Amino acid sequence: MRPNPILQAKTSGTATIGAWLTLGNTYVAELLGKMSFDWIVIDRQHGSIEWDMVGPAIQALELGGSSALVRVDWNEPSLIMRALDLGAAGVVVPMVSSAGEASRAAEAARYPPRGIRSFGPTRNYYSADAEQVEPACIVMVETREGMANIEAIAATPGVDGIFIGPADLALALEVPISLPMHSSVLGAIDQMVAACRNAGVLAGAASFDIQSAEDFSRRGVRLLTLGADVGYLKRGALQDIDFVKECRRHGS
Ligand code: 3PY
Ligand code: MG
Repeated sequence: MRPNPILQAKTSGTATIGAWLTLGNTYVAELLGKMSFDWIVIDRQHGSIEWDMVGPAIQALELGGSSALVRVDWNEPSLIMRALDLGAAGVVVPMVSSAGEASRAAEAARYPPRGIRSFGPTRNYYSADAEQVEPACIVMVETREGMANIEAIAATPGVDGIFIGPADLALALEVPISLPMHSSVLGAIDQMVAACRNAGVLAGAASFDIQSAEDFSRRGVRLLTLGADVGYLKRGALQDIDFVKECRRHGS
């Protein structure tokens, strides 16, 4: 069985950093896959990737040298199973607010007797090296109810890690989505890190820039996402636009 970078990190305790793929284009996926992030998350909850692009995006990320996770649309077993059948190394499941919901996600990611995953010999099964990757199940906590149940969610069998969505959590806590992040969001991250430590699972969170990633890392977050393809595209274009504006000002 091919090692899974997420599950390896769970065992070793080393931090891993990923990025988001939100554009349904295999060239973008291949390019991002080549950038030496530890893994890439294909975003089906947000972004603009349709399901018929998820398989090709996983292939392109792997061609680029990266493992792929899929953030599924919602905590829906059929979507979790589909992502894993297509060869994802794991799933990120949004808006998980109780141990029962966490268990629903984890069971969808495991074959019996550990779960209810149906056998779907799609790409994962027939891939060239015929190896199966043990999938990772990461659940997102981003509601008040999820924070109230954080210990129970972390201790749910089959959950490999918790991933805080700071933006949705800020909305739920009725504080601004801001950088630096609001103290209530940072407090929730500390609480999540402690719960994950107790349960022996990965503590994760989406950072929105290098500074928040450094801050999260200092707080003990070990599974981090940094930027997204669209953000990198925008940042690169803006750099050149500064030059274009400068040229316009000088009439050359
Ligand atoms: C959030 O911040 O709510 C997220 O889901 C990050 O992707
Ligand atoms: Mg969110």
